[in-house]
Amino acid sequence: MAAWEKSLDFLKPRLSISGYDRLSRISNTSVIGFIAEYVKLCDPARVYVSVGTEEDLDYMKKSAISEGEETPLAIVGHTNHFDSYDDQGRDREHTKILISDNADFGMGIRVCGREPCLAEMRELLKNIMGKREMFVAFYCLGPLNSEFAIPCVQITDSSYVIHSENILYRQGYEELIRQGDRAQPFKFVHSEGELSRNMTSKNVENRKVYIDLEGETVFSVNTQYGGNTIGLKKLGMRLGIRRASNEGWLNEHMLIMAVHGPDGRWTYFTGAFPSMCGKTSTAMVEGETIVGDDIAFLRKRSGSIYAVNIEKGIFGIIQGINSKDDPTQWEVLHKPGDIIFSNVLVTPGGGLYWSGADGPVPQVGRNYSGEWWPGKRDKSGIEVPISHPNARFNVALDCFRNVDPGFDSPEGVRIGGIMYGGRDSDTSVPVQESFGWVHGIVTIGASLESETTAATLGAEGIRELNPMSNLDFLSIPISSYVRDNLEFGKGLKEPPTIFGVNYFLRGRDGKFLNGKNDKRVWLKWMELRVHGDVGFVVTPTGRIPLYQDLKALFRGVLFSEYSSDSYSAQFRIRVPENLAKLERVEKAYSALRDPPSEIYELFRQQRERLLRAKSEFGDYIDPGRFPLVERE
Ligand code: OXD
Ligand code: MN
Repeated sequence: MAAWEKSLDFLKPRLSISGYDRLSRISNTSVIGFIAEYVKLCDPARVYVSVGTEEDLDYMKKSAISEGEETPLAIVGHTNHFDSYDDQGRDREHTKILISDNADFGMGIRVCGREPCLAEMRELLKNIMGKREMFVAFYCLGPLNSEFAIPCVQITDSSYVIHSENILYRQGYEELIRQGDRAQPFKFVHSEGELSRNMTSKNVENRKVYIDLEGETVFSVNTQYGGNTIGLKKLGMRLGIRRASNEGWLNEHMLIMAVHGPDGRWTYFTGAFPSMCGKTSTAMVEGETIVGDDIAFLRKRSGSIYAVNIEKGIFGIIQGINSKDDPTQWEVLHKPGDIIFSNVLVTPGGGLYWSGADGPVPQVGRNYSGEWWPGKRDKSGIEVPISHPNARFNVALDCFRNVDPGFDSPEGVRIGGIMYGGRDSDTSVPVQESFGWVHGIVTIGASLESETTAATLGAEGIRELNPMSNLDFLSIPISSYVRDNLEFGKGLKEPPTIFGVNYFLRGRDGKFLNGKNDKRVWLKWMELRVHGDVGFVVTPTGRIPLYQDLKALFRGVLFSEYSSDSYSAQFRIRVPENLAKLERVEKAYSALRDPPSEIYELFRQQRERLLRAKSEFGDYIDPGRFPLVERE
């Protein structure tokens, strides 16, 4: 008997007839071997094989409720899920990349020895599913039937994880069968471990996420928070980044959107922002259309870059969403439909509230801390907010009226511009264009700094270097990753224009210098710049807008007056902060093994431009001092 037949035979008594039929149709024998291996190890009571039929989708929704992982809310189709109090963000400390050599990826990326960590994981997973049901489901990263498509297999004991993935990812059973023996699926094994009475993971102190690059498998145990458990999201990204590097494409932490220019012109952009730094709200801005809000695959074809959204839904941050600033999201979150909320406040009637929502603040309800009341403190004496700052919603993109027609295109959309933005209170201007691909990659993308947020566990507000906003997900040395990005721009007929944006700049009084909606204007300006339709001011760090162009755009887009004082405050060049940043970034790259040599030349030139400007105009330079180029 062949090995895969033996595996099927072993699985048979734990499967329903249809589950067995479904697995028998998969000719990729390694997939069957993989499922059998983890059924044997985790020892569930039974195994449900989902291929994404209506019946499967329904089964998962019902299981999530009957098992108590989700509770129904007042609006039809809506449910709520809680993660345990200490399981509210991505766990960097216990997320490790398994390596067989002594590789050092740099900048604190955590690694551990493959053999001992696999052994430890096997020990943790042994019999972990005990009396529970195991779910096996098939998905596809990227549109089906396309050069981007990567089939995936998810194993988990959490109905919440599968319900989430059914919302967020394309079903991949047919794609796996289509690709047959040449398929190289990414594989995910997750167990939430023992559960407390309120159905949250009990042993979070023993939470682990291990990424086995060699086996292209990710393991995650004793955790429920989506960023640690939804395999195809940030776990699969570690596998994708490595595969992309081997094959000459890019897997980026990027939104994709169309910005609608004059005369019916649509220009596609990608944008990389660390978590909670405006990525979803940019992709969702009024007046434009969204392809994706979080993860993109980028490939070169015919001298251009094409991108696809690897997902089909949004696992979005809910804090601050209100009807005025985010009308599109507000509308969807209040319509009946398949939506999972997590870690928000649930009122006794099944209503919801989160920090920054419209309406009166409820005085009672349940949140991730249990019963909640205003002023409640946790055991460390810290006040518990009404909803966790990293509370989320999980909804399919096709619920939104602004979904882009190219969203599911197997070819992807052709990219005209790329933005990078971090949470930067004092250094970069709100929007600037690089002097070219290499300048953009080195001084904007690879130099992206951001202040930490609640999306990861640990202290917030600490400035850290986060190259291309991908630091948490890198599974190759940072030097190689930056080199891959530099290489990617070579040989393009029309390389996308690279921009830096910063929504978080503050004035001397500590107040934000921009309104939440100003990004709508920056987007329109960037779109015009991609086509050379407006001029620019040449500063030491990049090209910035002319005042009169922004004035016209503020009027046309936001119907507001933009003063020259605002322009001066927002766009003055802060020389000391920019020099200090250069020094920090250069130091971080110098500590790496084998950084790309061209970055030093770019840093040198930028420093020289800043010093020259400083000697002429001083430390803080009004944009009016720099030369302008009306049109190219
Ligand atoms: C996310 C994240 O959930 O980056 O998208 O944390
Ligand atoms: Mn993200």
